[in-house]
Amino acid sequence: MTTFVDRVELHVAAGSGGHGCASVHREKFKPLGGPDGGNGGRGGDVLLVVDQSITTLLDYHHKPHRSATNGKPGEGGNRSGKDGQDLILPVPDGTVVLDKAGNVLADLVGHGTSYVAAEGGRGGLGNAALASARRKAPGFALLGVPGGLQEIVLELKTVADVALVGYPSAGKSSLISVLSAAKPKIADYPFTTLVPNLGVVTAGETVYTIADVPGLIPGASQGKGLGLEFLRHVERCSVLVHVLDTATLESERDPVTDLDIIEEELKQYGGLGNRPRIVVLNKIDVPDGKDLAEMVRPDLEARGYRVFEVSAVAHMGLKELSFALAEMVGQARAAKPKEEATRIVIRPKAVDDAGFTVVQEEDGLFRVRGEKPERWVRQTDFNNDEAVGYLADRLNRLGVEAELMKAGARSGDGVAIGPEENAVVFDWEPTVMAGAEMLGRRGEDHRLEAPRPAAQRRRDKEAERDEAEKEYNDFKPF
Ligand SMILES: Nc1nc2c(ncn2[C@@H]2O[C@H](COP(=O)(O)OP(=O)(O)OP(=O)(O)O)[C@@H](O)[C@H]2O)c(=O)[nH]1
Ligand SMILES: [Mg+2]
Repeated sequence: MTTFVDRVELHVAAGSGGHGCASVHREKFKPLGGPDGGNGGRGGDVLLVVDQSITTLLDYHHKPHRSATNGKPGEGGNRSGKDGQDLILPVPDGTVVLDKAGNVLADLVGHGTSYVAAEGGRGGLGNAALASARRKAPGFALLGVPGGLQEIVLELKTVADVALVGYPSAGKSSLISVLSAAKPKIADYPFTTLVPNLGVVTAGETVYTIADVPGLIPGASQGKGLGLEFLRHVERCSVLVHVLDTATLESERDPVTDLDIIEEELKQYGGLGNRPRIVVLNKIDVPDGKDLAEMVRPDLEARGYRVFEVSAVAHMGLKELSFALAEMVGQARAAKPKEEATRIVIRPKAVDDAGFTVVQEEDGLFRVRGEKPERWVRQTDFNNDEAVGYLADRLNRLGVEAELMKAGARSGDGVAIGPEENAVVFDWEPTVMAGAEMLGRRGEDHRLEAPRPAAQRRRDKEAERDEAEKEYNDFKPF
């Protein structure tokens, strides 16, 4: 027997970027032919993609850890490393992606709709790409950025047009079995249905889907019976059908009271108030049932419901019901804003990659947060002084040094770049870190140098632009 899994926790790891390569071209009689280290490849993304042939999340229940492959490192001779491969995880139509706190990250509807669950890390630039007019032979390369790690929750909401709600044993599954080709389990004990059943109904030209929900009882909103948990499956439906039992032997029940109780539970759940509803009085093959149905019908109609008397067992009144539902579904579809185009790619909330913040924390530590400075730190090989110097230049250009100074940082103060659990901490040395006040670019101290002639300034500007451009190229648009 297969278990129906409609909620799974998934751990996804994108691929890390490959490291850039630091290499120097060698040729006979030309021992130092310039830098030729290639760039590292980008790590693969992990994508969730709606595939209509998939109907459960079972696979992820069995294998909740998934990862994409890493980018390959760059090599000498200007050879770039290969990009890692994206990992595509097929999910059923109607899968909702949440974070562990329960916030909805994406709602995946429509074949081909995809969601980037974890982003591959960028590859590091090789020293060939890092070379510029000013830095002719960089003796370092950038490291690849680690791939994103995410813990997400997938929830499946059945995408049905019509939802059947009602007490246990009212005959919801029986109705699905006679309206469609689906063969759900039917039995005379309550809570036969433990997970929703889905059937496809054809009525004339219209094809629609119909789902039942495990039986509801008074107090379901407080968790009685199977609770209201399964109502999330009907949140997408466009028509609600109250299936009322006209032949129940329980003395305190009758169709109108049942309807009131179920309505109250739906109200507690919320969000379904605006769905059109109809009433089905089932089991009219039972003589007492037929009498009761006729008795309550005027009352229900007076409340504005369209009422259908049927028997799932004796196949009475079904055609009328299924055509009425087809008509309502048709109306709902016509009223809906045009189906969103499929193949939408949903990205996690865009990171703000422009800014950064500097905050002094209680213990005196200055913390720098921002997409760029944090990534740059991860790209830095701290065993290589030149690489550290390059990082300092980048931070300086972004204005981090100036902000630190503004925030009151002094030489020797502790500075952390990145979040608490993953920060690079160092003692701030404005002179080493190319202090904004005293130093210009790495290696020049304008206190010692004469003002730069115009040609030099132009060359410097060009070099700066080169670097900005590389930074931009490195950022592969998705
Ligand atoms: N006489 C009669 N019995 C019916 C009719 N429809 C369903 N039943 C019986 O009622 C019982 C419950 O039917 P189900 O279809 O399993 O009811 P359900 O609403 O899906 O119940 P849960 O899954 O427990 O919520 C079964 O014994 C059915 O045979 C009907 O039209 N007439
Ligand atoms: Mg059932």
